[in-house]
Amino acid sequence: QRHRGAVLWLTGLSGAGKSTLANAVEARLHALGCRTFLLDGDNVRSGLCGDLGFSLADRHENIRRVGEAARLFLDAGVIVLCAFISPLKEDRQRARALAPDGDFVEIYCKSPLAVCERRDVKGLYRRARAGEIADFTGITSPYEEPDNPELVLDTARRSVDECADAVVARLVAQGTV
Ligand code: GGZ
Ligand code: DAT
Repeated sequence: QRHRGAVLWLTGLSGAGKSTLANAVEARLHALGCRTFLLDGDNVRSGLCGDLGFSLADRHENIRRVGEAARLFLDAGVIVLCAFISPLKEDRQRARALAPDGDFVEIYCKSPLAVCERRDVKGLYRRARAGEIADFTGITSPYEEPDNPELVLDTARRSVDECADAVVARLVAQGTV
């Protein structure tokens, strides 16, 4: 294998584009012959974190477990993509601290709440506004923007292709692939 392991940590609001980008980046990495694994709410919150909800305490534990799992993949030399809202700086910082310097790439998928809400990919914002979902990020639960992410992707203005290309360019520039 000609690539190093890495943790690509995508953070941002629901609907900001984390899953879409993770899949687009993964496809590009596969085309380059890289071994990858995608951790997201869909495969983690059913099993490994099936006991957790969306209180800040549960999100904290969700991110803790995901960070530890990412670390295991990193040890195996895999490029692991983690697509979680991960709203709290401190929780993201803890995940970062598990990886050697340079192996953790924090990617802020930045999109205004209004844009995410207009997209309303799963209809959850409408339900949150209607009071049907408690502790909804951006509405009734906080999101702390990253201070110093390795990458900021303007997912409201840029295309999926442009954003995915920016991630791969970063990995090439830092010698991961
Ligand atoms: C935020 C929620 C909530 C609440 C269900 N708040 O757009 P999605 O559907 O696919 O992404 C959201 C996902 C967030 O799970 P994470 O594991 O990424 O969250 S965290 O990192 O904060 O632990 C959304 C759905 O779950 N969802 N209820 N109350 N998002
Ligand atoms: P998340 O995983 O952050 O909840 P998503 O990937 O499910 O978000 O939804 C993002 C939506 O936004 C999806 O319909 C694709 C669209 N979109 C438009 N431009 C985008 C971009 N540059 N990056 C990612 N998604 C984008």
